[in-house]
Amino acid sequence: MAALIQDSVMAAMAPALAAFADRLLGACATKQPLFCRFHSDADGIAGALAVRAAIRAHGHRKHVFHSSSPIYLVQDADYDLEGVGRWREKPLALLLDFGQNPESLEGLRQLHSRGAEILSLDHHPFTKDAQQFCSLFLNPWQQGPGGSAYTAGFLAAEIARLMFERMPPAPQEEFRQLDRLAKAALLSDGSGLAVKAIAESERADIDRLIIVLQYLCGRRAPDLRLNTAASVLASEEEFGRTYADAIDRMDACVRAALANLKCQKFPNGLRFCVVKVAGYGEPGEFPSSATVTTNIHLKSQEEPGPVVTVGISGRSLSIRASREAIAAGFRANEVVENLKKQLKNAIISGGGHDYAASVRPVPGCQSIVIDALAAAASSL
Ligand SMILES: [Mn+2]
Repeated sequence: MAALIQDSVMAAMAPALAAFADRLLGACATKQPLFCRFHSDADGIAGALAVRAAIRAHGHRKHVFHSSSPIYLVQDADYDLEGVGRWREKPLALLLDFGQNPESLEGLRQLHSRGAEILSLDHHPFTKDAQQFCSLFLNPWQQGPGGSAYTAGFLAAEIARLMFERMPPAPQEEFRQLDRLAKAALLSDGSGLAVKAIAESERADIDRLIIVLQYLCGRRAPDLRLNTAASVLASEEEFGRTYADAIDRMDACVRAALANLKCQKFPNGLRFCVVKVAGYGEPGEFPSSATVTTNIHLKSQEEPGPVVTVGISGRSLSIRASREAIAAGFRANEVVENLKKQLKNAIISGGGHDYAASVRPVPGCQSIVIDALAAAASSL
């Protein structure tokens, strides 16, 4: 089976992807204990499920998979080394979709100095300092700006595909599942490659898969064990039940948030809606504030005319612009970039796409930023 995306960036990364596959196959051959920590979102879990399927197909069972925050902490290293300690052998660590940031350096240093071999795969902006602790280190930003489109889950599925290719006869059903996971990884992280990779006819299936993956990530357990997730995906009945649970939960949150939706219409015809989306679950629970905002934005588009929706969560603002609002000149990413310059002291960070962006105000400055967004929308 061919790679899902074939372009110059993938070609440049091919040797590194093959090195990951080889090293993981080596661990399978020697039954080296392995743990994988993956970022707790649909991209991260899709990649972890793909790799897990591949190593299990190669008969490897000495493994632990669990989800993670975006930062690898020293206490994570303690926990992880304890988890594989029962096998009393030097472990292989696979860190997926996180952990190449400056905040993770101490955790990586610990893990490395205590004898784990680290394989690190991420697609977020990275620090070169993380590389020294890892025997394999891959990040598409190494190929140039815009690397985040090649999401970590997508790349992990590609590594899993290379591993499955070493198994005669090639297992077609496994390839089909990898393909779905890779597409869900791209689409859920908003990758520009998703449009190319996903046919219109399969879009609904991938959308459902993403919701189930997000729901599985959002379950409040100290760690999400991947066995549960894998068994949900393996059974159509369980998948259907989980999807229905996820939709119920989403509907309840959207209904609760809708009660707080406040819209105003500016003289230029643009509607500007603000909604509080935090407080309907613990941080990290399903659905995320961003997902609730997207769904409220879909509702606010039922009325004709351009509309911008701002979802207020605990720490950040999610901004959504309808197609007509973009056409009228409200490109969310540009608006955020302008505000970052105008309100230097009120904004910590922000960015995104023309249809969806987010901004994190300095604590206490939320209403200043919302007012500035409203001003930008009314002055078009
Ligand atoms: Mn990701």
